[in-house]
Amino acid sequence: MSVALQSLNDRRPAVEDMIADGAHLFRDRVDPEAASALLADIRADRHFDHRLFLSEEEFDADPQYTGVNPKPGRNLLERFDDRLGFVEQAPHIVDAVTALLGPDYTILNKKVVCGVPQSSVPQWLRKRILGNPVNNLGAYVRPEYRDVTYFYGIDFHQDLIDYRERPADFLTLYVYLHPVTRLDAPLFLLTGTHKLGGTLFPHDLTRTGPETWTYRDGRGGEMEARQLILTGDTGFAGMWHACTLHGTQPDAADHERISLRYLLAQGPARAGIDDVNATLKGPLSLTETRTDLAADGRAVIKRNNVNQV
Ligand SMILES: O=C(O)CCC(=O)C(=O)O
Ligand SMILES: [Fe+2]
Repeated sequence: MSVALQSLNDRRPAVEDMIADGAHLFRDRVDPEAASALLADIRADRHFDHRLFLSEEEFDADPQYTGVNPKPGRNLLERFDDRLGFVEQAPHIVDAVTALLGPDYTILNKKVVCGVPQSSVPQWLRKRILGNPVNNLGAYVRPEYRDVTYFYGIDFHQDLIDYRERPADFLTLYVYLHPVTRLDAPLFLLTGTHKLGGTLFPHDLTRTGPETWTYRDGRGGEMEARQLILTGDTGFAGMWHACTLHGTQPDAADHERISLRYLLAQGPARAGIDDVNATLKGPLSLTETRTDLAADGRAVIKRNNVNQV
């Protein structure tokens, strides 16, 4: 384990971690048996391979780039809602989230995220998406399978990207349902990058070493950021601030990576997140979050930082 991961994994309270690093990684996992049982049922539901995808002809007949993510009424996790207590009621998770977001925090969003391995992405599609910063494959997935989000890597971004005009009053909680090695599209986190507040995607990042980046906010501010790769075992859980940069490379293993992704939002009461946000040097919300898409949602910027590593 790297020194960085160790320091994030100690018993430092979640609020202090969030102020210092923009992330809090749980030392204790959530119940691995419950995670494995859920994973088995998710895997049994469909073939996570080329059969997920439309053919090139089907896609080109009517390209749909938006509305292709899980939504109420089309979300695989809805079917397993009574099985999620191992995450949502785990005392150490509830305690840390309560410290940050207050006792009346809400679940803004929850879904299954799948990192699709190269061998499962049809050749025609791989050619089209090469170099895109955000490879959310929802547009190319058969409509009945759009109850899960499928990624073939996503460049460094803030989860604020999906929430124009909303303050960073929410956190992302990620849970691995099986061991995630360097080859299984682990999350790459740039620690401390929340400190510059909300910034426009694609982000201004220059790699300065094997694990370091210079990050500029486009307003004259800059910082050095340490990169942390979140490999972890079944039940590994981590949280990050809505302004913390993170991303994934395409899954390099021969099987998919399946995780749970929660967005958790602050309740009405003052909470630890207010103390975190008081330390930020940049805006807490953005009127525009990204410049990489055309009006119809098609990618028009083709470059990528995280894949340089
Ligand atoms: O799981 C991934 O590959 C990326 C997930 C991510 O950053 C997100 O869903 O916001
Ligand atoms: Fe994200």
